Amino acid sequence: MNEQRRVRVSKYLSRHLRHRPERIGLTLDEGGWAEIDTLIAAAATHGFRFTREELIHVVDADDKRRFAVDGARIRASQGHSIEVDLGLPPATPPPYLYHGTVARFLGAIRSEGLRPMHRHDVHLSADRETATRVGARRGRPVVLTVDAGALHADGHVFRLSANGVWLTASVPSRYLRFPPDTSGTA
Ligand code: HQG
Repeated sequence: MNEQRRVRVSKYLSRHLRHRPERIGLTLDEGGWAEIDTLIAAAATHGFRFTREELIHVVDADDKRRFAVDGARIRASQGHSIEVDLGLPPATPPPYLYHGTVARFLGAIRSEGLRPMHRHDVHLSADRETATRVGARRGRPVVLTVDAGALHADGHVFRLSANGVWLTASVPSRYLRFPPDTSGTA
């Protein structure tokens, strides 16, 4: 399986396991799981064919471990826009977490804090390197430091996804530290 094909199948899985299962007539259970056979059949019916072996390769080769396979089922480990209950227990975050974004969002983030936008939760990274990569998807990355310890102590719930992404509903601006060179931005 070449890289282009792997990315194509991976994006297809993300789209239908996180955002639009109904587009191919797929129903996820409340935990976000789909039967692998049903998913493959639904995709084929809608013009996109891949084998079970290809799917397993995509899951295993994924750099961010985006998908989890459990027996005959698969789900996305995080990143959903549709309503799912991942069943993740509340967890205590490390004192600081990081969020990668870009300069054009900083004005809004300064005034309203981090919001989940079209996903369920705000996504936070345990290290700056990962946050830098997340921000770089949109342009020159800006990494914000989140005072996660204080936010947690003040009653905000954090959960840790199966692939190491920290999830929380929102981050008010006062828990954010902006890099010094961005104070004049927007
Ligand atoms: C920004 C990818 C304006 C936020 C990544 C971000 C991650 C605001 C964008 C995962 C805002 C939302 C999630 C506010 C936040 N006003 N903009 N108040 N609050 N934003 O894609 O964190 O490849 O939903 O900074 O690697 O970028 O899909 O979130 O730029 O793990 O597996 O609004 O998605 O993983 O964008 O990325 P997203 P994200 P996958």
